[in-house]
Amino acid sequence: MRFGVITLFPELVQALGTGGITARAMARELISVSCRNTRDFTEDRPSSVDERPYGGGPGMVMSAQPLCAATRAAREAMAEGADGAAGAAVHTVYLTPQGRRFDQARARELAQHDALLLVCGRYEGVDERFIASDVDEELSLGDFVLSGGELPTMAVIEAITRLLPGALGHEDSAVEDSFSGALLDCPHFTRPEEFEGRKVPEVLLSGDHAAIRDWRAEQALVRTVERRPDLIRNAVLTSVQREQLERVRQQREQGVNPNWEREQ
Ligand code: 4HQ
Repeated sequence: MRFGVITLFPELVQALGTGGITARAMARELISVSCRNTRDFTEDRPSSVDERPYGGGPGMVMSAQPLCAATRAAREAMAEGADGAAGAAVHTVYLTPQGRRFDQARARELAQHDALLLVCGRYEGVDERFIASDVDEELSLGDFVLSGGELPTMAVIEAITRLLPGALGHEDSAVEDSFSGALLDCPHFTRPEEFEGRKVPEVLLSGDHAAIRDWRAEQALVRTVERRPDLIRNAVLTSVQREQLERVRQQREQGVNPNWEREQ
């Protein structure tokens, strides 16, 4: 997968190459990340990437011209393809709270592209005409306000990279943890058996693999019911999980805490 990034802070985005799974994926040539600085594409007043908004109001807006020029230069270079062959499709994404929420399902879909171009805005945002002319899709990382699209861009690149074959090494099948089954993950424990008075749940020490599997599935349901009931409404559950969910709901109605901490 080839990622292109349009940004005023390329050194921030290049940190993806300094450690972790993205650095390893670059070294293995599973991904490449090529940044262009929007400031290098200004035409009129040298190096001016922002202007005051028409209609007044606080803050500045990024001009369409350098964004369009940077995006088109990147798209042209990326369309050449890794092998120099022309015509590869480049999907262009702008990161903004106004976009559709990014999630694991969207990460899976985006992982199918050969080339993704991610555009980072700063200030109050970008001239809407740049979005109209050059952006295929607007994505939001969540309902909060950042100072630029660089951190969302890095999050999107990491989420996609994890899904590429070979990126995680040996444990490729367990890639999506929480969201493959659309439920939250179960709690995890490692040594020691007791830490500051809190004990590891008995069943995890039992060696009974079927019991452990059932307990983990149930605790994943418990957490999801407690923390993200919205996920339960859309989840596809097995018949065992439906029975577990029924039991968890009954316990909660009767004032019994189904969470692992009750054992303590
Ligand atoms: N910003 N998800 C404002 C975000 C954001 C988000 C990026 C701040 C765009 C102009 N992007 N700039 N949340 O807060 O994607």
